[in-house]
Amino acid sequence: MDKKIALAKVKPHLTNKRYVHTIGVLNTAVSLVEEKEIDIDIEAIRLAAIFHDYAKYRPAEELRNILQENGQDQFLHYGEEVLHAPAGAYLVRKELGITNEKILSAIFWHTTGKRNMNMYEKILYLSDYIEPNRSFPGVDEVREVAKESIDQAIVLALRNTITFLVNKRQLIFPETVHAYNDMLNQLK
Ligand code: DGI
Ligand code: FE
Ligand code: FE
Ligand code: FE
Repeated sequence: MDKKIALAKVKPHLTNKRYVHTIGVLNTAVSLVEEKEIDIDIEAIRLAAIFHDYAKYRPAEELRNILQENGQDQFLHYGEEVLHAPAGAYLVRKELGITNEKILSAIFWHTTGKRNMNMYEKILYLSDYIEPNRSFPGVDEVREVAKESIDQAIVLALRNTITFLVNKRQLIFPETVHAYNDMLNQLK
């Protein structure tokens, strides 16, 4: 699917601010791939970035039903924020006909991360975190580290996210902790 067509397809599903964020993720993902000369299907990364927040504004009830019907109950008890990623992967397949598993799994895991992330999952996870419109505490440090190492930057993003959730007394999706441990072990 052409980039222009993809952007036109996603736009009606997003707020203006979320559309601007999506363009930021797209540009960041492409820059990371180009600057680091990563051998990857750039078309797949583009589409993953463009559609990653496709389900962000669906009612939580709809997202929960989708996950339940697809045997993804493990996402149901960690707050509403984590639902749009796995349910989004389902919806872009069903409603937009995207079947490339690299695209779908990058979307599926973009909020929580996972163990053993492939390069598509890593690039989308990190780009979503550091794109220029983000202003979380600590994001500048993650941007700096990303210039040197994608893996080190992801560790930092996961650490910030876990710390943020702990401080807000929110539940932590277990796979987020597994992602953190796994990345740390691999960097040893
Ligand atoms: O959709 P975006 O805002 O672009 O970004 P995202 O999909 O990374 O979602 C970020 C939100 O998800 C943020 O509020 C923190 C939350 N989140 C990430 N990991 C977890 C989580 N929330 C819970 N409860 N548990 C997690 O493990
Ligand atoms: Fe998201
Ligand atoms: Fe994220
Ligand atoms: Fe996002």
